[in-house]
Amino acid sequence: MNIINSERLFLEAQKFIPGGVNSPVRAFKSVGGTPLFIKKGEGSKFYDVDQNEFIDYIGSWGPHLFGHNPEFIKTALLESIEKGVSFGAPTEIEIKMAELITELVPSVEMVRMVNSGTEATMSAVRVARGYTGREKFIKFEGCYHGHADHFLIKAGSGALTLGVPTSPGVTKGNAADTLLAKFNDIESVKELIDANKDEIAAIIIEPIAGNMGVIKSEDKFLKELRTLCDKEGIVLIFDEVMTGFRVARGGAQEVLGVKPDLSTFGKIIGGGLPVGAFGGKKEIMNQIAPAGPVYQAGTLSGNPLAMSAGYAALTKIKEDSDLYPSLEVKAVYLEKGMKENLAKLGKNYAMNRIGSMSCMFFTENAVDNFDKATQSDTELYGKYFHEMLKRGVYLAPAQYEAMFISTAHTIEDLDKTISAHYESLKVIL
Ligand code: HOZ
Repeated sequence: MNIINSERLFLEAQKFIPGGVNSPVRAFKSVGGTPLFIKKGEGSKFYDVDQNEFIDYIGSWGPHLFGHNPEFIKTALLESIEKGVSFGAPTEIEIKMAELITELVPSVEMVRMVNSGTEATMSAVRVARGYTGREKFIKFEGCYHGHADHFLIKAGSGALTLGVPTSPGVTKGNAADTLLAKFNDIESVKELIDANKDEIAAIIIEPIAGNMGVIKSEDKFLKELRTLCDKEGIVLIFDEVMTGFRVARGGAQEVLGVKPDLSTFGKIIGGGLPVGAFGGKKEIMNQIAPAGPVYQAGTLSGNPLAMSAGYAALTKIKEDSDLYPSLEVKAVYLEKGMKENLAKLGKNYAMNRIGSMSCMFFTENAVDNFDKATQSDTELYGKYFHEMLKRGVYLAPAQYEAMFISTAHTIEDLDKTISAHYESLKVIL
């Protein structure tokens, strides 16, 4: 595969951008090699600056439910851009968006728009602290909630992949208020609550984790978490930045049947544009300025371009009754093909899938928590990644991420991926 232009751009990029990228996972550090610079995307595919074509399974890390650059989002954006790109003053579409989100996710009674998932999670914890008058919060090992200081303690995603789950630059003071529990282990939560009686403002969790590979929280565990929060006056926050509108119309909370007090969302609600949001119970959300005293603000929050693209995406999500069933059919097809490959090769690698989000771990043990996820052979994943790339399939350049399918993926794409999977594994095993 010729990647001469990507190599040139990467050298150039490193002169002006730390590590040559604007977000660490993109640098291919954990899989080795040169990151590919992407020129354009269309449907299920994207193309790099050397004219290589790839079936893309990261879809901008989840938001591209309908593939790259769908016509209806492009149209909405073009109509919006005619009227101006940013006002820093309220617009009508912000109300329509908020109303639509509350309709699709019943636990969300009010919502505040922000610009990224990181902003959403950090603001949700702040409002939980303001609401309860408490300072500490619990997060789970391997869950990633963006890069605000207090979340970078045993975090997943790039922080885990690059070996800095707890980042330098995070103060001891910040770290002290972050309590760490074990995913799918309710006893670890109870111990923290007992040891910090009446001091815990919030528990934040990815109910379907997507940043240590894909791991679903167990039904009993999540229900007990809800009960504990009710009993102890703790705000339960579901980080649905990846899963919201992705695993189901109502997100992971719909799939798992547990309602949080607050939810956070990310780029998917902007049709892939830079957006985030947090929302939930009115009583809590009304603590936010200017309704209440908890400060939170941003010029680009509710930006008209992002709202237009997002409103188009969410309207399609609302109206297309075939959307999730058809994604499920494709995801099952791919999963079945990959499992058959593994059987032919005599391997029993853990494969986790919820709807159109999935992950194959290079370990034969079932993966239901962080410790088991980290038993994965990440070196082997790196080799697998490059073999897939050579065969025209672009996966996440790190083991601890998810694979996303869109409506644009065709059966032909999936067949090509299944045979690339078989050939790649045959070469590296
Ligand atoms: N943290 C993102 C994956 N979970 C990666 C973001 C990016 O590089 O775009």
